[in-house]
Amino acid sequence: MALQWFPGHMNKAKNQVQERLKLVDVVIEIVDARLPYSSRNPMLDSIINNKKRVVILNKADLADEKMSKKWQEYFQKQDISTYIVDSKHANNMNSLINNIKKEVQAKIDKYKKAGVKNYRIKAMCIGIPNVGKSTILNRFAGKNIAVTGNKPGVTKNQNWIKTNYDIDIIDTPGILWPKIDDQAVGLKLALTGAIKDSIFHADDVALFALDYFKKHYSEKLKKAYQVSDSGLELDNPDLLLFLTKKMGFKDDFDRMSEKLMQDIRKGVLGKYTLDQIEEVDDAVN
Ligand SMILES: Nc1nc2c(ncn2[C@@H]2O[C@H](COP(=O)(O)OP(=O)(O)OP(=O)(O)O)[C@@H](O)[C@H]2O)c(=O)[nH]1
Ligand SMILES: [Mg+2]
Repeated sequence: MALQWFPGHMNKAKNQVQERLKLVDVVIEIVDARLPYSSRNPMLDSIINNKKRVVILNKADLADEKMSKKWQEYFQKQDISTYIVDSKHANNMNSLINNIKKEVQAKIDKYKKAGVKNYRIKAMCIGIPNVGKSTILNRFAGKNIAVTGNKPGVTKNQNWIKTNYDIDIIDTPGILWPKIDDQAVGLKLALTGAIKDSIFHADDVALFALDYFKKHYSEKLKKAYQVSDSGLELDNPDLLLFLTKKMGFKDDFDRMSEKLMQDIRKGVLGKYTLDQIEEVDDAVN
């Protein structure tokens, strides 16, 4: 299964990214705010070396606000400038783009001193599929140049996007990196729509989601489907069957699994974050 998540065209995209990276001044790493760890590319550090980098926790409107702040602090402690962004609803990205420009100020100053006028910064937007790279770039450009869509794999090629801020940014196809031998990471990516629905079973994702929400967001689960405290004590497969019946889907737990997944993606259960800092620290230690 892990291999299916890193198909040939992704390998090609990765090589293209590596090649193009040489040309850029700063990397804008877009991460899903609901998955600040699992949607990051573990290979990026070695690929970008000392290149300047900022992290954007995008889709902040869907994520648990307290958790987004905690994750922001976590990255800032590692000296990575990190911004919490809702690019779907934001209408002004001026301060964000000015902050990104500040990352390369020293370089611009150097060019100015050397007599280069109007140096245009070159940046690259990078991240796994469906995290909102193209949406952010359209915001930066002030118009819809890049194609966006609510499914992974919308952007197929690298495209330069010009902005009105002396900065040009490459949009790249989403790339999944082969760290997904961790089953939980795969399920989280599936739940947020970063990997194609055709390569996993909805019931696996639903059981994972029930488990996670029971542990971390039990009130949201109870409220969304009117589940009582005793209902929450059912084990995960029984709870899934209970919800299936409750929704009038008879024994069709696949249908309930699909509904649960879509509801969670749309935010019907409310805001949530699927990565806990403690888990990551445990994994590192
Ligand atoms: N709720 C919410 N949705 C967002 C946000 N940013 C982007 N989206 C939505 O997420 C979906 C994916 O956005 P894209 O910009 O196409 O994502 P991408 O990273 O370019 O995806 P690929 O090109 O497939 O790698 C679209 O339906 C966007 O409307 C956000 O901040 N909040
Ligand atoms: Mg795109």
